[in-house]
Amino acid sequence: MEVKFEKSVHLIKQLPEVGKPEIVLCGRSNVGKSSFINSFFNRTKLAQTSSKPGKTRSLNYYNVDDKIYIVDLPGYGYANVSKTEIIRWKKLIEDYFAEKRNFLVAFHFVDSRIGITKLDFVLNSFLVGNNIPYIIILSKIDKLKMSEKTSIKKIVLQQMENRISPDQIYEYSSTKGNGKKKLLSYYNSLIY
Ligand SMILES: Nc1nc2c(ncn2[C@@H]2O[C@H](COP(=O)(O)OP(=O)(O)O)[C@@H](O)[C@H]2O)c(=O)[nH]1
Ligand SMILES: [Mg+2]
Repeated sequence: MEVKFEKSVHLIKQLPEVGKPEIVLCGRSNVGKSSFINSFFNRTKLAQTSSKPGKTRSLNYYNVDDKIYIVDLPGYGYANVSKTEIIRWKKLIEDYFAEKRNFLVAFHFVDSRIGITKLDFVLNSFLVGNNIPYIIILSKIDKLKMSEKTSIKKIVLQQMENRISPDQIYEYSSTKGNGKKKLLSYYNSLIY
């Protein structure tokens, strides 16, 4: 797979022409989305990772094989964020989802140590409201013991109040590679 950075979008009017199917990466700030891009596509520094949450305020477009876009949405939910910033985030995301883009699927990243938060629920409502199919990816799964993995899946299912089925939950570790094979085969089934 050949992946390259295409553009950063700060305003809705800067979005690329509608055409290529878009896989939307969304979730809390610091959940591991940039690390996912790098590890999933076998690149070391394509997407900037940071231990300091809340850096990315734009939508970042990546072009894969000139076939699809991977869209990295700005994260949310980090500490010390003002109400104004939450409102700005909601507006940008809401406007993006309201655009008639060629949405293929959303990868909603959830930190396996944290589970579903209030803003994850807001995000899920945008996805459901716009009929965008989605999966949940439990990130940083390498941090969990076997027993914790089993319980976080149950917890997430409960937290989502039956909006999702167990086969919509994937696990992933950018550092250890857990879950990559399964996610790759899902990805390939979507694209090829
Ligand atoms: N242990 C572990 N740490 C991770 C993993 N993915 C990301 N991280 C770390 O979590 C932090 C945030 O990652 P980043 O990819 O920048 O998150 P983003 O804000 O969602 O793009 C960084 O310090 C990463 O090294 C993972 O799978 N396992
Ligand atoms: Mg990032």
